[in-house]
Amino acid sequence: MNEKRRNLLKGAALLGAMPVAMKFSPLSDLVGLSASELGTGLVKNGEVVTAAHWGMLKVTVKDGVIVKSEPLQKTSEISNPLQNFTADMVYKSRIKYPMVRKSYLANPDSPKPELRGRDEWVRVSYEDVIKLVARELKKTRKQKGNQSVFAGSYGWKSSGNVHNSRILLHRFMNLSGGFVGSLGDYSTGASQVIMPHVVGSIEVYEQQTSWPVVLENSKVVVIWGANPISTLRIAWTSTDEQGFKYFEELKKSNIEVIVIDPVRTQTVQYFDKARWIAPRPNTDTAMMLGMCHYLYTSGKYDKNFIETYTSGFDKFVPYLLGKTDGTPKNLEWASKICDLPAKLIKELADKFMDNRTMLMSGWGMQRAHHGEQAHWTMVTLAAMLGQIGLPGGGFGLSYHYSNGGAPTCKGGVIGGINSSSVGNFDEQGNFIGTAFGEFDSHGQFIGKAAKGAAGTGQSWLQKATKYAFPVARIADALLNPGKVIDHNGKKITYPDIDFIYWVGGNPLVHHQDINTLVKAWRKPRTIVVNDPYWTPTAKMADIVFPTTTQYERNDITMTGDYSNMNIVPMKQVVAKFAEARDDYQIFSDLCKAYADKLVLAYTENGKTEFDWIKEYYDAAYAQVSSTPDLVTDMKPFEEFWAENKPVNFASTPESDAWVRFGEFREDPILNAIGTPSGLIEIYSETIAAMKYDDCKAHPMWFEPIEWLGMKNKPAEFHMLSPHPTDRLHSQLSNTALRDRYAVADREPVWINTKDAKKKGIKNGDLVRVYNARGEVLAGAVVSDDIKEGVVKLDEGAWYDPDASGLCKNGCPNVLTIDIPTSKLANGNISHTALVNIEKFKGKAPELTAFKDPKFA
Ligand code: PGD
Repeated sequence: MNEKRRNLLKGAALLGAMPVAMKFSPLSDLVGLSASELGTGLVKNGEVVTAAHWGMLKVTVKDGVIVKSEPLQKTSEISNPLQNFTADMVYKSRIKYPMVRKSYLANPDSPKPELRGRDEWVRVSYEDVIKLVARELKKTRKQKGNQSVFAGSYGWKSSGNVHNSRILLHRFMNLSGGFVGSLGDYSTGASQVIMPHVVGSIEVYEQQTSWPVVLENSKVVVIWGANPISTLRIAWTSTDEQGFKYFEELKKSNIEVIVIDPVRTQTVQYFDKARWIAPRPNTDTAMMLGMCHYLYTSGKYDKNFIETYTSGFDKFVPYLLGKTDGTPKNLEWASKICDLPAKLIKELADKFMDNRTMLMSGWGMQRAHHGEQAHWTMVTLAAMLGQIGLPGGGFGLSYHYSNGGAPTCKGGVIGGINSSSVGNFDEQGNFIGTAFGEFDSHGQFIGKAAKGAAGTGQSWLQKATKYAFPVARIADALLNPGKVIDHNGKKITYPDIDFIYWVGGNPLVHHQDINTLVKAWRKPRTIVVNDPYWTPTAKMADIVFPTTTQYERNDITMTGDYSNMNIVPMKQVVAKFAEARDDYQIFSDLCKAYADKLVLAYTENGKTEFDWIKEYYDAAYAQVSSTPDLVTDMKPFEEFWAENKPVNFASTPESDAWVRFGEFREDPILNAIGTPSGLIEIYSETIAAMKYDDCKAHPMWFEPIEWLGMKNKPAEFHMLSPHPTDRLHSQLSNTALRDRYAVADREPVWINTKDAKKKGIKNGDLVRVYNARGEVLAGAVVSDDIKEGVVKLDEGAWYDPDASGLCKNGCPNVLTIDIPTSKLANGNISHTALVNIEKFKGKAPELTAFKDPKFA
């Protein structure tokens, strides 16, 4: 059935299902939507409600074109300009047609991969590209097996529970035979592996002690290596903006706020009374160990907590005192490493000990060499302070992310498309249902083959499971098939990848040491990318499918990853751009081309986006309707959809008063945590048994491979590449938001005033930032808001290489290092890199990052 006809029928079905009164009476609370338009959801003139990672939006459309985009509601005084650039997201840097790289089209068996990024592009009909991809995928599987197909496809994609591009890709790959996936993520690669050994849960994506409890009980809040006033602009689903509201209340309160960060971030600036403490980058572990040493030797630490709630402290103490390595980790030792006065470190330890203190940590400190140690040491420090599980005390690893700490609401939860659908067919070949796939200990899907799909069977499963590798090892894996690596106590063998399918992510921006990735990227025979835009990753592919943006399709989402506060209709705002198609459509068509009946399994016998949306909503509605005493404004689907308004849920007194580790503190035997000992493990027998040289049995200071305190520094400045304030990773780079921050039409690099003077660099200068791994151009921001010796170049700038490999736009990952945090977690170490900086001489090359590639 073609899409138009399906939509029409869908519209008719929806109208049919609607109460008669609704069909014919004026729909007073509908905004600009006539009943006859309900099926397709398209409004020619009016306002449409949708949601993005950056919040609930009200988008104004005139003659079918977006003219305005604004927040649907205002939650706090902190503004979120990301919400105003929907039009640019729809109309700028778009891929118009399916395209194939010329050499690939000429000979897919010998496609000249070295020309990726430089070859001509050829426009090919959608139907022919579908056939091409299906054929080449089949060929690859036949020649090299399912373990040669990589579809881990990491990335932040768009909001929406139906059009979840990564899951849609996995669903297709599972049904058609299987694929190699990836373990972990770039955000919390180190922490999510170490924390289960230490506190029995990943912590980084867990609900935090509720904000009302913090505001009522904490005397000191330490924002340690986090920039919530910037990062709370976005969330994994869609931000509920509650974090802004609570940080605003924190600002008004008498609670002392301390920010520990080499950069005087937006957060420090927001809290005009916050104390800013700037250690050397990558030295937080040493600073915390200095505090632990002081608390131990002064006898000030909470012995009762250590005895009752932790295990292995006695095996950590000899290291702390220097008995095992001759180096006491005392205040002076810490002071030299961190470049902070010993008396300041002592003063902080005293303050945390004497006052109810919440240590709110970000994740940047674990995105560094030996990043596992930072949060393990923080938990150890918090244990010595003895406040874990008390209202407003302890530590929290997610207050800066997705509004952690906003109390969880009671209401309905929307489901989403699943990746692990495995087709079961009856004797006539009709699809009769799905079975669920298998997940590894990190919740990563590890495969399941479709019964009856061409060239499949269970045999590949074991291989694919064995071959899934940590996500940030992608370049290493591509370059070294067959290499065996250690990972969290296991051995992993890299597969021989010959086919990559990437959707919803931008590896040629997000991965460390891009020049090495570019070499690795030449290894596979085929690379397919679905993306709305000509991103650097799309430009480096063989085949690109232009996909719709989330504003060109209907969907549904929740806001508040922790709060589950709203269900939002994500209505199609405008018509689909040029030849862009939904990922759902592309993968449905690929199923058809691959092995006809697969599409039945993929779509569960022809479900449209509306069927899925309604199914998820109805399930939540049923859940809500059957919950006694729950008062909500949730209505049947047809009314909800027609109303163009989110559903709201409220928190409960229990969730308002919730304390992380509260139950454990109350009764550590009855409510043991999920570690082998049931206690907080300051010494881990499990990790000890792994016998790794770079992650031992208790928290330790390891010198990073590059840092300012090292002998024979390979370069002069420590580069931090934090998450940007005015975009989400690489998303929104191609909008006019860039005009707010670009300097000399490049990514801004912050440099301390004294350093700039020494280097003869002035505010606004075009500069060259470089090291042995590569070079980029950037625009200088000379400032006292950054520690001497440190420069800041935000991640997410679109990689834009010239013929020599210099990035003309300023993508910091040209300069970062591609080695793992340690054998334990294999996380990325993007915040460990030394660079040089100098004024750029010569003629500035033209920026081409946001232009179409040649012949596109
Ligand atoms: P995004 O820019 O969000 O970055 O890296 P990630 O790849 O997640 O990329 C999303 C892509 O998906 C965009 O190209 C967008 O156009 C596309 N897209 C959006 N919607 C859709 C859709 O519906 N369908 C399809 N097919 N495509 C879609 C982020 C990663 O970067 C992360 S999470 C972290 S934490 C890391 N952080 C750092 C860091 O701190 N410092 C450095 N130097 N590097 C990092 N890299 C990592």
